[in-house]
Amino acid sequence: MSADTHTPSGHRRDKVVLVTGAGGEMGHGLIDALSRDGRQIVAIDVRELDAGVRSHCRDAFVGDICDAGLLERINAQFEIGEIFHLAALLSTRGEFAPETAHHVNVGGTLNLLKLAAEQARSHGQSVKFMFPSSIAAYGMPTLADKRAHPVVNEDQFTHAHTMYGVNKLAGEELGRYYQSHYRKLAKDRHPSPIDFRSIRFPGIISSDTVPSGGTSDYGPEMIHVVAQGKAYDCFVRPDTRIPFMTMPEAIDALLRLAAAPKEQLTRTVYNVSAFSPTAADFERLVKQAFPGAQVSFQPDLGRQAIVDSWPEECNDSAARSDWGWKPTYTFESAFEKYLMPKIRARYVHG
Ligand code: AKB
Repeated sequence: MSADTHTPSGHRRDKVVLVTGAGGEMGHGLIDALSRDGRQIVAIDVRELDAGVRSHCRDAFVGDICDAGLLERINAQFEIGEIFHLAALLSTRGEFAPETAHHVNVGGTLNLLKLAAEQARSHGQSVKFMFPSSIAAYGMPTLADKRAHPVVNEDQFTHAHTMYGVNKLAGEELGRYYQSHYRKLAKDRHPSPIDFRSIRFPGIISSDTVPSGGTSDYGPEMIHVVAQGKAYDCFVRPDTRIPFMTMPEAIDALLRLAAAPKEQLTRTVYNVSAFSPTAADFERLVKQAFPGAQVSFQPDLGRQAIVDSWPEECNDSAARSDWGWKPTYTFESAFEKYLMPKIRARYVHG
């Protein structure tokens, strides 16, 4: 019996996928997709999972990714082949508590990378580590620069203006380090304990959940608030433009990148792109879908500055050619085919 694949009490450890931030917006859809694929899921979230998500998980832990004791228990109990590390404090919330954001976003990521490296050492195979990064990793110096460079590549303008963006860049670099250089001088080092893969996501719009704590929230908020028959005060200018995609597209991207053969990957961090509407475009489609909707624009200067530091569009040609990324929707078809049917069913009909 190899002690490495067994718990301290001698039982064989169960092979699982670990999902952090499982109760968040992306966790909902991802866990659903992973469970449909027959995967054994172990979830971590700071709050109790709702019953629907919980029912798809083999085990769920209420706790913090900064809690080393919790991660040690999970390490002892399971054989982890893959980690989807979704837990994070987003860009708006992070600016109110930057040190806490750093603690959770970087400290927590480091704890999970260490857990992955320990798992790789114990079961002898590298652990796939999926890390959703963000367009917040970019920092366009001024609005004029943003307009002059409407499409950015992964290696341009990576001087983030928010703690969250700085933390995402740190996570990307830590992943690269653990993948290629971890414990460089150790005699017994594993050559590649982690197979690190990351996507810089745009703002994400879900028909099922309303985001909170982010700065791209104005798009999805406008849709969900107006659908409930309420007026919406948009916190950015009408001409504000950043990239967005729907939640099913984001989950599809994560799963496609996770499934891609390693030898096809030319980068550790990829842009993905779908559509880049202005806030006025959101207003236009929302008013088309809900005639009489009341939307006003009352820019919050701080949050506006954050969104102005994010690019209008990201060049995703590497994702397209390396692992076959392609978006499902245009902005219009996302409204018509994905958002409106579900949102109407949820708020208007019942
Ligand atoms: C945020 O607004 O902080 C996030 C993001 C763009 O990563 N939605």
